[in-house]
Parts: sequence; C-alpha cells; structure tokens
Amino acid sequence: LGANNNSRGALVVFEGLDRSGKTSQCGRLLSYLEGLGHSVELWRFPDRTTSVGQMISSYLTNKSQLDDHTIHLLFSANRWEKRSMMETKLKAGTTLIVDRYSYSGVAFSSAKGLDFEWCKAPEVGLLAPDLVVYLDIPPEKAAERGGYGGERYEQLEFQRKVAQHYMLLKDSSSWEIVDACQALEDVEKQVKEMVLQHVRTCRKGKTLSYMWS
Ligand code: 2DT
Repeated sequence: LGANNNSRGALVVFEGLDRSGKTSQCGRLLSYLEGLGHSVELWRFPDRTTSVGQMISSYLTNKSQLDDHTIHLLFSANRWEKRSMMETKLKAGTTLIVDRYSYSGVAFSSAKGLDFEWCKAPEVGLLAPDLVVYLDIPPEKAAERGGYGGERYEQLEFQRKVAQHYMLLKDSSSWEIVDACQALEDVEKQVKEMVLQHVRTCRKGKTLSYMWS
C-alpha cells in the first residue's frame, strides 16, 4: 500500500461538540488505517505545542483573557502555521486525521456573537478537507457523559449555540453526519467505511482543494 508518485493522502476532519467522541474515534481510526498498512497521522487543533498554541491553551484554561477577535485569529494562525507541513504530508501520500479544524474555529467564535462571515475569512486558502465527519449529539446528551473538564467553553448553554452554528457550516459535498449517540463500536464501523472510501478516491488522484470549497 505504499504511496506511488501521484497518490496523495486524504485530509479527514472530525468535528462535533465537546464529549461527542471525536478523540476516541480518531484514535480508533488511526489504529485501523495503520493496521491496513496506510501511512497515516493523527493531528489536532488547537496544536498547543507551538508558541501560538500556548497562548491559546492559556486562554482556554482561563489563565489569560483575550478579546474574542484576537483569540479567533490565534486559532486561525495556529492552522496557518501548520499548513505547509500538512500539504507536504498529504502530497507524500500520508492521510491526516484531524481532530477539529476551521469549522470549530467558526462555530465557537460565531456562537459568542462574532460575525459569521468575518469568522470565515481568515480560513480562506487553508487546505479543504476531503471529508468532514460530524459526530452529532444533542448538547444535553453530551453534557450527561460528564467529563466537561472546566475549560472555558465547556458549558451546556454555550454548547447549544455552538451546535446551531455548526449546522450553518454543513456542506453537502464533504460532510457526513454520524449519530454519535450510538454505541462507540457502531459509530466506529460507520466512520471506517466512509473514511476508506475517501482514502481510495484521494489515492486515485482527486485534487486538493482550498477553503471554503
Ligand atoms: P479541545 O482541545 O478539547 O478539542 O478543545 N476551538 C477549537 C475554537 O474555539 N476555535 C478553534 O479554531 C478550535 C480548533 C473548541 C479546544 C477548544 O477550543 C475550541 C474547544
């Protein structure tokens, strides 16, 4: 299954509310694709390891205060600083599984009341995912799962607004909405099937596109 000259990896993004199961599903998918012999990496945004990421982390854990626009642009900058590495990996044939991306950026900031189009603008030109897996769960159900860690956005009322804004971003071509109330194993099975299809299409030469397409 080694990459040939013109086959590229797929960019697969997971989105959803806090406690929707993104991180578990990303981990399971990673092992599955590795087991099939694919070249694959798991990424997440925010990437808290960079200096921009550290500013974001300090904001999320309430150690610092930032203007809503400022933090929005930092989240975007955190994706821009990873863009060229992302492109290099994809073109080298590595599939990237990404836990949160621009959709989180827009959904969370616009849920605070920032203008929707203003929120989308700094994402223009980032790589567009081949597939967005949206793990759909009612905010109340997610809250019942517990483990809201006490970070800034982990509150039921706010998560309700985020869910509404996510739905404004849904686009029929690359989004797959998965019922995240199902058992972990059932979600996993559906996710594997849809991701494999997209990995194959990318191998066959589907071209990379850019946000917001
Ligand atoms: P986790 O690290 O637990 O996923 O939480 N967020 C994320 C934004 O507001 N904008 C963004 O661009 C991104 C990627 C979602 C990170 C928190 O940060 C929010 C939850």
